Amino acid sequence: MNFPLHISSSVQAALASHRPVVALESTLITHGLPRPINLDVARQLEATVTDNGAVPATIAILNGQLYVGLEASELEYLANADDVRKVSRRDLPIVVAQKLNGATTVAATMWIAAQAGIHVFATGGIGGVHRGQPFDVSADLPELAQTPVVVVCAGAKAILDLPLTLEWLETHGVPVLGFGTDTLPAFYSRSSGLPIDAQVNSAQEAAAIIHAKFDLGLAGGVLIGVPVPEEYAMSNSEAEAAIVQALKMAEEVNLHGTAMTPFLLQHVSDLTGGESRAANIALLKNNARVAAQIACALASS
Ligand code: PSU
Ligand code: MN
Repeated sequence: MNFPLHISSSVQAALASHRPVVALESTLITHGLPRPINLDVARQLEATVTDNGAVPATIAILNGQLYVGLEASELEYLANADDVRKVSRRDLPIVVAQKLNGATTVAATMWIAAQAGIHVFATGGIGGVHRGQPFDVSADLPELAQTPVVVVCAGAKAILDLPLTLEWLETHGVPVLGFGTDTLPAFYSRSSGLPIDAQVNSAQEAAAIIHAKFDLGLAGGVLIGVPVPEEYAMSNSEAEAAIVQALKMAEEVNLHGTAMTPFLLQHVSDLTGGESRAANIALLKNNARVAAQIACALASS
């Protein structure tokens, strides 16, 4: 890459001494959660990574500059700014050239993380194949197929077509691991019932597979699904009822493209009285914890 990265001093120091670093994305801050809890959650995710022995690197674009690790004031600015574009891979040259503010999706976060030499990343749920719109495939999936970053998540968001999402990942050679589970977690609920490729029961077991993948020279990343903590989990039927309703609302206003995921997350939350949002926040923190443990295991093996 022939473009400067703006790497925070704490992330720079960690990378220079090969200490564990965990990338965090910014779309969930600007488009996935409402103010003011978005800033609160963003800070909690960074604290969780720190508490578990790794250095957090929140990734975003400010004034066309690629940031890896935000200072507290930068994070606060991002969470409250009104002009932040949702940036996936295809948007990167546009926000850079036009010096815009951008919140990075899983795809764009993975790409920037890899440029910085960061290989572990925690998020909520990845994008995938949309239900009833199998041509709407999130750019998160092809990124997983080509960029060497481990994505720790609670599965793909349940608003998606999970079987088709898994098929896509299989076709493109992305290993899907379950952390303490043998099925793909379904974001708001602990299991989709869909089998994954291997269960791992510790960060060390995950690290062994990640090392093997990179040693083999296989391109792309690894997806690690961590079920939402038991006490915040919703039942599949409860989540499903709200998702079906929100999908109907999206259809009524003829919604498509990048606005779809934020719209569905917001309406599912409204329809469940905030229960789905509490689950979303709990799983985000849990994923940050597991990602930090995996980053530590990778750094020491
Ligand atoms: N996880 C969350 N909330 C979110 C997202 C993930 O808990 O808002 C974001 C991620 O940035 C992901 C994006 O990349 O949703 C997927 O959007 P799309 O389906 O338009 O690709
Ligand atoms: Mn999409």
